[in-house]
Amino acid sequence: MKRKNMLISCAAILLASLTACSSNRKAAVSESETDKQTVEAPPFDADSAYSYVQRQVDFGPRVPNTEAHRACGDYLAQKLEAFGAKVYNQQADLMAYDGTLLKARNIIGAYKPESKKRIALFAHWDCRPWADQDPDKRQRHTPIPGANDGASGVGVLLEIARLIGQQQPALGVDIILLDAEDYGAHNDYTGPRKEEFWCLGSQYWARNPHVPNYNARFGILLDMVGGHDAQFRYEGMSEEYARHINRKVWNVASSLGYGQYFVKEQGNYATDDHLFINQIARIPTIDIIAYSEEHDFFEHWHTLKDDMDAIDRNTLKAVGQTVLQVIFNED
Ligand code: AHN
Ligand code: ZN
Repeated sequence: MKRKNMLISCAAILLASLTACSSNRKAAVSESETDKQTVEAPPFDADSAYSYVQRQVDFGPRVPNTEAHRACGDYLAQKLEAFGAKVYNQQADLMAYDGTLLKARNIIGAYKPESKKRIALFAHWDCRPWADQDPDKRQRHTPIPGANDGASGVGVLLEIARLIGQQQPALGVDIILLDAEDYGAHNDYTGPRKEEFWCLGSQYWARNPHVPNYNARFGILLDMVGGHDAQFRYEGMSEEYARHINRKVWNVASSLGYGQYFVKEQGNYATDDHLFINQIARIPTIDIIAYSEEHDFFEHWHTLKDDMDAIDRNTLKAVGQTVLQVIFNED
């Protein structure tokens, strides 16, 4: 009797482990059909990323030609250096749409600079000089804190840089912090509006890369990646220029359990740095950018409320871990 019971339970355990085994294998196979995911990336520390966002915001609005901008630029270059990157400071005088001459600075941190196989990661680090979407009309010429619009993408990239400094993926990685993205025409401007008013730093970098004949397998731009309950959809320009990268990133996100952030639906079009990187530098580059049907990008976009209260560590984690997993699985 006892023996019989034991036999039965043994058989049950064997059966259970066999079925578990076969279903595991099935999951692994179907994943590898879409994307060969073999390497596990190091854990992205959302508290660390959050602290890098906070540090930037603490300087005050990082508007070109201000002291906060100069000081924050020095801080970013120094962080990349401390994380073991080869750092390039690209200074440029760029003319804004209103004739203002901007003392701009793109900051690049390169890992494995000698490697020909590369991935480029981008975010803009400057702030919009005016809260021209603020509900309070009197505030529409005040510069924004830029916690989500600017600092969030940079904060995620600094945390990625810290981790790459400890453990290198197979490919070389460039962390490219772009300036003067957000100096596009004020809402009150009555003249003709041009896309080229935005993204002055990326236009400059695309025409004058930090190393001659620079190329990368693909690029990922992070913009407004720290909002509460953020959702990211396939951005229109990214679909036109780098559809396969969109699919790769969104598939990795869902495999990591971040499907509620990375929604596999068409989003809107954004006039953003990736546009010029695709068109001028011809590096297939996607934009991971917050999408909202009711608000333009996120609730506090280009308002004074784009401050630390607008930042959610969970969103930083979803984006950072996904990007890390993508870059550690390239060979
Ligand atoms: C527009 O499409 C007008 N702006 C998207 C680019 C941007 C502004 N990203 C942050 N601020
Ligand atoms: Zn902006």
